Amino acid sequence: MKSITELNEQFNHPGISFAEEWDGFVVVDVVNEHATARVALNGAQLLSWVPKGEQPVIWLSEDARFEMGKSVRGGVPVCWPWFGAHRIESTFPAHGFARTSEWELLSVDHDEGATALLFRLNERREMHHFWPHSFELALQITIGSELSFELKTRNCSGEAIELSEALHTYFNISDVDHVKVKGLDGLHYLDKLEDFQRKQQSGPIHIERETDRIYLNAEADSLIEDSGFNRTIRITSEGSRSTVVWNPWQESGARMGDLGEAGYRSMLCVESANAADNRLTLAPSETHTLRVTYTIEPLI
Ligand code: TA6
Repeated sequence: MKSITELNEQFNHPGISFAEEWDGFVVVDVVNEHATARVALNGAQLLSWVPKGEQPVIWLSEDARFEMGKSVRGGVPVCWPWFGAHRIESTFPAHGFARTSEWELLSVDHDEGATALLFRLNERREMHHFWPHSFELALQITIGSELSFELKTRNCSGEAIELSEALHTYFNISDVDHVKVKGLDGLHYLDKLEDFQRKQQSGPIHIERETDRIYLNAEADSLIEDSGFNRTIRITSEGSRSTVVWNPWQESGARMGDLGEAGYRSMLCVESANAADNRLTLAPSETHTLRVTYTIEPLI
């Protein structure tokens, strides 16, 4: 990994600075006219996004641990090339290896007051133990009054590859009692807490207990309505067929050890994904891009 000095020299721009926050854990801090943000090179994981005049939109656990090679509790972990437990090998890491690998920052661009960071996950031999395919993986994060992600996979192997993925976004909410999620009404979902039983959503989602659901064929916008922060977070995706809604609630949250005693009350994951029935198959040389944009709107 390049040193902080080398990185600051390479990406010499007033709104960009690199720091080593915790023992070798390098972050890039972004400041522009619309927002501030922080992204770790570990996992290309966005850790915070604060639009001007807004409460933080992305949640980060007060008990988060920052170690290279481990995913941080909160932010936007990149789940790739599989979502959840590996379908065959139970010893393989949950949510794949992209979120715990070091990514390379390729470029920084500024356009209309927003800052675009382009990261690449360089293929390494040890990855083939988990996934014996040649690939290209890039993530562009665009930070401004909105926040957007483009996760692009190219199959560089000679065979078709199966892929599941998610941008596992932890949203900062005023309190779990004050939010509801709209836009998933009528969709079928797999309930992970009841052996992935297939169910159907009726009306908005209120979080009143541990919730862990994969909504299938979810292509319309999702909305997190938060009466405590008096705002709506609109989630607009493209190339994402699944939406995962997760809150561990108190007991499972406390068992995680890095979510904080009451962390479950101030976070809610609504993840843009391609998972379960919606996993992808990429032909040789085929590319696929998962896009998502988060927009802050007043609560109507
Ligand atoms: O996206 C929901 C989920 O799959 C839950 O089942 C829970 O495992 C969560 O992800 C967090 O996973 P992690 O490996 O980050 O602890």
